[in-house]
Amino acid sequence: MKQIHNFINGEFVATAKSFDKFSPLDNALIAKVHEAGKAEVDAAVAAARAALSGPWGRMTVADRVDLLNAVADGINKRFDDFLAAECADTGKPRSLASHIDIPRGAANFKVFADVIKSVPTEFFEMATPDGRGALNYAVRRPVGVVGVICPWNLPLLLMTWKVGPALACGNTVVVKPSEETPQTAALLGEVMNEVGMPKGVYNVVHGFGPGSAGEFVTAHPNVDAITFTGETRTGAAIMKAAAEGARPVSLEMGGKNPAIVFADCDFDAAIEGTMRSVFANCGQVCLGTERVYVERPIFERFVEALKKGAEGLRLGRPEDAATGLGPLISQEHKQKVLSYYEKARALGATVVTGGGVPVMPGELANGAWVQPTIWTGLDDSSPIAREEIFGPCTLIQPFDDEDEVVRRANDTDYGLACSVWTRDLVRAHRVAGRIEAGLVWVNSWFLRDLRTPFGGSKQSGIGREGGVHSLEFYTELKNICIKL
Ligand code: NAD
Ligand code: 6OD
Repeated sequence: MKQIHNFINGEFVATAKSFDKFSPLDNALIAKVHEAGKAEVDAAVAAARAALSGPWGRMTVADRVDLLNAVADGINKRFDDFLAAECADTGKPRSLASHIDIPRGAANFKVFADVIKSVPTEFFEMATPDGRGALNYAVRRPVGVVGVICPWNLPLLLMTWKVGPALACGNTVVVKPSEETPQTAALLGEVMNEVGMPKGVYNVVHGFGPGSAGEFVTAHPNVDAITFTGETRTGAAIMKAAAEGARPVSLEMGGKNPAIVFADCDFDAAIEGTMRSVFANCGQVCLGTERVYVERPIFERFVEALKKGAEGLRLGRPEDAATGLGPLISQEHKQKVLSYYEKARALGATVVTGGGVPVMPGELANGAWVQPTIWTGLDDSSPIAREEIFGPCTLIQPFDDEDEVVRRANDTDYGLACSVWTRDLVRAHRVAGRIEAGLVWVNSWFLRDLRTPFGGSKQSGIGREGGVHSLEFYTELKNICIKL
């Protein structure tokens, strides 16, 4: 049986207690994960703290940049290992992980190596009463030990999205991967050793949230800042933990993202983009579209085309090139998604397609599979339109005018992302400006330039990461004033 260890101070560490990792494909036991207790978390935090004053802390920016680039190359060198580990943990199609998850794992180090190379220093000359003046300059210093709490949907991508900038800024990290997806974080430990990363800079502790490694990291008094991606409820709990010691948090949380499709859109592009935004990664993308508003003249045609697309998706194993949709992450998540499928039916939704569990062959019948699902016939007040489901499903509703659809799109507790589909660019600017969300895509979805600010408003998040914006969180600015 595969054993997944903690990674502390450059060593793989076993513990007496372990938990089981099951495959989402068929519910087979695939690994034993060594669970970090308080002692292991203490050791990881101590190693991370010590590394700050070791060779890592004394390294020039240029040397750090070289190391980050070496980590990126190290991931690429072991691309197939990362791909196999990510697909085993999540069941996602290889075609997806090989185009998105693993390349972004490497890119997240390269991009922040480039960013940190080119950050200017703020400088002000000032007048003083004696006429001799003073010089002010601001320097960026690492925050210290950063706790990195990760979700399971894009495990390597989202973990490195935080570890890349944290290390670029000279911090050290203690990562708590999701209990569902421990493997790529552990593999990254091997790469860190292969490229000569100083010990203690990158640490990984496995476990759960409350009463386990997640809580031990976020409550630890020697963790200086916490960056989190996951559910809004968990983010709120982490914020409370961070209040002790007044430690900063960066929170990337849930969404209930709308797509707005105007009748003048490029219809095929809107269908292709909406297919991806609803069904990619089996709907387990925080930026995914769970509400589609379609202008009435093209409503029926749009619903029909999306139905055809959904019914054309092949469910299957990651390695099968024809697979368009994998399973959900776990049996527990399958039950959650199915509870919404039942709720939609009970509320009187029209089930355009799906709405249940597919028939899968052989052992796959035991996996966390659900059908890709489209509903119409519910209004904005229904839980289907308001609560994040995080599955391969969406509610399509018609709209009649721009003011109405903007109001309805904004009528949500969340504010992560929105897609607007139209050929009228004046309208596109106007609508994008009025949408209450951190990210608006026009005629696209999940098109990412990693230098841009990423994050959500309302209950979707606090803070922005990406490009220089990550530096705001991962560094402390210090002003030095020199009297001449
Ligand atoms: P989750 O909140 O259940 O878990 C995320 C991580 O937090 C896990 O590692 C978990 O063990 C840990 N955790 C749970 N409780 C904790 C606690 N009390 N203290 C410390 N750690 C704790 O989220 P998930 O189910 O893994 O991921 C899905 C959710 O993540 C969805 O809501 C999705 O929208 C969100 N998400 C958001 C973004 C974004 O960028 N905004 C990206 C991906 C996922
Ligand atoms: O692309 C990114 O940087 C990012 N943070 C994506 C988040 C996806 C959510 O599931």
